[in-house]
Amino acid sequence: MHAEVVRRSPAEPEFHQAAREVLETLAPVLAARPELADAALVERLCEPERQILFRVPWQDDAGAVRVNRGFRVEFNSALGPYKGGLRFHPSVNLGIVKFLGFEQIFKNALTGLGIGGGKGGSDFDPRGRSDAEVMRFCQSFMTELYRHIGDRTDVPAGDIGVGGREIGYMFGQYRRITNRWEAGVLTGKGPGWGGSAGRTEATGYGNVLFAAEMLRRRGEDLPGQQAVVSGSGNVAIYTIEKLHALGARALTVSDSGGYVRDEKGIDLELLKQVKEVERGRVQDYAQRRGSSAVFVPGGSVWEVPGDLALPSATQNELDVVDALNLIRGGVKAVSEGANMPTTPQAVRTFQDAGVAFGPGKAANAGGVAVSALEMRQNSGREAWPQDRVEAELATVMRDIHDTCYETAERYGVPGDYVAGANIAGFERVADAMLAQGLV
Ligand code: NDP
Ligand code: 2IT
Repeated sequence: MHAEVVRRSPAEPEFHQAAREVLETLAPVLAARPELADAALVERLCEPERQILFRVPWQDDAGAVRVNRGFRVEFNSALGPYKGGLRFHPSVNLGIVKFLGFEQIFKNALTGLGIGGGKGGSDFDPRGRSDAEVMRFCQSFMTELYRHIGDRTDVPAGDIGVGGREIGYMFGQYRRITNRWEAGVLTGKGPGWGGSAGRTEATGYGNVLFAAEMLRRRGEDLPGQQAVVSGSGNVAIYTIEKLHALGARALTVSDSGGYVRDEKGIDLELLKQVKEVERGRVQDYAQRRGSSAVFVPGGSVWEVPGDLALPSATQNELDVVDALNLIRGGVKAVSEGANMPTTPQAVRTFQDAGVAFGPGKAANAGGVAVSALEMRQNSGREAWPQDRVEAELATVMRDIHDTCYETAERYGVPGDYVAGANIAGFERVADAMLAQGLV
């Protein structure tokens, strides 16, 4: 099957990687349940239901015309409307959007909240762009995207380069074009206009809760643990906030320019000021932090030893050399805040060394889970308090952890959260597809 994926979609290495990582874990379930193999469910799952590519023209502040490409891959809607983020980053191409959309199918199934899988974005680079430029880009992007989405059809949200500011501009344009107050068409909105309390924090908080569950199974807990965190965006910031709230300490942050090691633990208030308010770089954080922090330009954050590793930047940011470094440094658990940050060889290296390894499609599902709760609030025209959302998030993350753990045991691969997540997500989608016939 993997050869067929490669033949049909050449030059999409990230999609091939994501598909291979799932396909190679499904043998036990396909052997146990031949009806799933007979219905060609794996083949059908590997082909998106719909892929949309479009031109995004916009004008920069100097008046020059710019052209970007927009993407939305509507991968699978057996369990609910397509759901998944939008990524704005110069590296975005169809293969990257397809890898993300493919992962999203299984992740969303694991939440149990009735959402299908999709992903989108653009090769637009927001870095260094003014607010006005970002707004014009978002408006142009939505001027095409609006006809493909809807609260019962496809519900985008944020990802790399897309946060509250961009969701606001896109929601405004959607509302203007359609003349509808359709709050549930996008998630990650501001709390004053249909957004859920706790959505901003959800991915990072959820990942720490997942890591805590993995530690608990090993007879350990979070307080006192030292964590190595990569990235310095939405996921990294709220990972650090939750680590500190639960008595652990985050030692690092990073961006594409290098990493910061802070012996006293990351100062969250300063990090938020630099990243969320000023849209600055981790180097600026180090300069203002004082003697406890050093900036290492161009270095790999995984040189820093810690009890936990929480990759929260981007795909394939942690390779086998990094894995061996972390293992030498005594790492006990790795929990993926980002999507597919660990290369396949590095995943195997951790597993062979007995390190608990939580794959992104389980560990970072808290973000999309709270997005689904936002959709639920929007349908009922409700606004839940933060403590209710956080309590539901904690329940969802515990359930996902236990589902992965128990599924791995049931299929004879105990402790393998990768296989557990893939098989459990696959079974939920496959059973729905089987029941709904050949569509
Ligand atoms: P942000 O845009 O807020 O932050 C991204 C961070 O990752 C930045 O520090 C950025 O550094 C770094 N980064 C991005 N691309 C690269 C690259 N090619 N090389 C090195 N560093 C890079 O994004 P998020 O925090 O939202 O997303 C981070 C990861 O989490 C992604 O993998 C995303 O798919 C995943 N995720 C996000 C969810 C969400 O709710 N936002 C939910 C689930 C998963 P720089 O500024 O230098 O580019
Ligand atoms: O990768 C992801 O799960 C996200 N970027 C969040 C998707 C969402 O719809 O909230």
